[in-house]
Amino acid sequence: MSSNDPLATAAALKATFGPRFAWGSATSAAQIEGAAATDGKGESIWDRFCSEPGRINDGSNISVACDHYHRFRDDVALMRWLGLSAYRFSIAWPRVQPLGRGAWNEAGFAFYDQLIDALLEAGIAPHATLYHWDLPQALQDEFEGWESREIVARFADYAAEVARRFGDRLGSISTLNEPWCSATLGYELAQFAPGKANRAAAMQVSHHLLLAHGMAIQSMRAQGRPAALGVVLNHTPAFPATASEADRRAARLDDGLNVRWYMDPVFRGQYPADVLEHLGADAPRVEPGDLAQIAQPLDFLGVNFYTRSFISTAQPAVPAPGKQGFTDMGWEIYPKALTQHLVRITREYSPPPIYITENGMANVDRLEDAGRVADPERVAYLRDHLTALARAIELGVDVRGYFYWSLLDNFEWNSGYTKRFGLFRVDYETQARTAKDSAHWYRAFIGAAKA
Ligand code: IFM
Repeated sequence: MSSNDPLATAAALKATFGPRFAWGSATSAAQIEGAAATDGKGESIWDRFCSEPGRINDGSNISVACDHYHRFRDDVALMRWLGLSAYRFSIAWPRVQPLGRGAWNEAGFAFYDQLIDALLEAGIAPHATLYHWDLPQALQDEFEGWESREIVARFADYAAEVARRFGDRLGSISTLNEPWCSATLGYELAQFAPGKANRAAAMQVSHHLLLAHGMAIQSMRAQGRPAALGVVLNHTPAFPATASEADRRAARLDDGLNVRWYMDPVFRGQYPADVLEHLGADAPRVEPGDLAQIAQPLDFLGVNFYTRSFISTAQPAVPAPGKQGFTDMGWEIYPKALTQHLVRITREYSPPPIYITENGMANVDRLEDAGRVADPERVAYLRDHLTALARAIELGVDVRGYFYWSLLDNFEWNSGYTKRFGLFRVDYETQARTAKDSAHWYRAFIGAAKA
């Protein structure tokens, strides 16, 4: 598919996606809401992390971000203009329970209540994520956060309360967003909050996250609400750079740590043996019965796909070919991996229906003149990934929806505001939103795909 015409792309793919396919976009609370201490919100580990010198590349913080907390109605109007049928957002745990246990913050719940109503009024199905990385700082102070098993019960309580209050109006509730990032980037590589560098701690954290997921699915299911329940995993399929034994083994291990470490316990009730062997003394402590708690039946699997890993053991490493280019994050653009990976996980795990809960690119967009933002690279990325997704469906993968990351330019974690993923450009001085060319493209595509 090479035409840049959204109508031609939609005409070619429409029958594959079908009339009930969910066309969406995604955001997360810490990245867009701002209002960091408004209406009783508690401090999160990302509020704290931003205040520590040297953590965020541009020295910025999330106290205002996109000011979505005050502008959510305008942002819902942008979604309506796009023609979205679904929107994925996250609930900030410290906004609704400032200390991560004990009292609920009614003003915090009121915000999400109004957001959900505004979405429903606009004909957009709301899809919530419970944990997109903004742990209440109080739980970090009290228990070392996810390092402690204590947190599992706290999370299950929080999940049950959200399901009880909102589970009749939400299309879905995801427990975790990308637990690999929380564990590895937060506790092993010190790039994300809370900024630790200890592999054994990171692996213990990954186990507690998975256990919290399983317990939360059970506590939410007990509320008997109709929202579909699932989890969102980030998958970066690993490709060996050459056919050498060393590259193939390294790629298999990379896949083990990123994909199988999370898929195997969730869908098979076990950790992968080769990864356990590789971890040795850094493997997590797992109590009897934990894996059965983790492997709960799910209504859907969320897959976040951006790129592939190109694994080379040579010195210097063989670079990724990048025939279709690299994004502003330095991530290789390789849509074919989306098709291959979805086919593979379907074959190996027989998962429940899949949603692509994130896919998108950071780009250096060009502000041409007032009202126009040229981002042909993003248009091509979107077109090529939708084409790759359609191919996976044709090959038998059950995919029910696609959420572009992200609706708005926003706070890109330790990159601060330097990376722009949005369909809408955000001027952080004025908070003005401008539809990029990609937003116009997606709007026309959705319109034609839904017609
Ligand atoms: O911005 C993040 C998001 O919070 C989680 N998935 C990847 C995105 C881009 O890095």
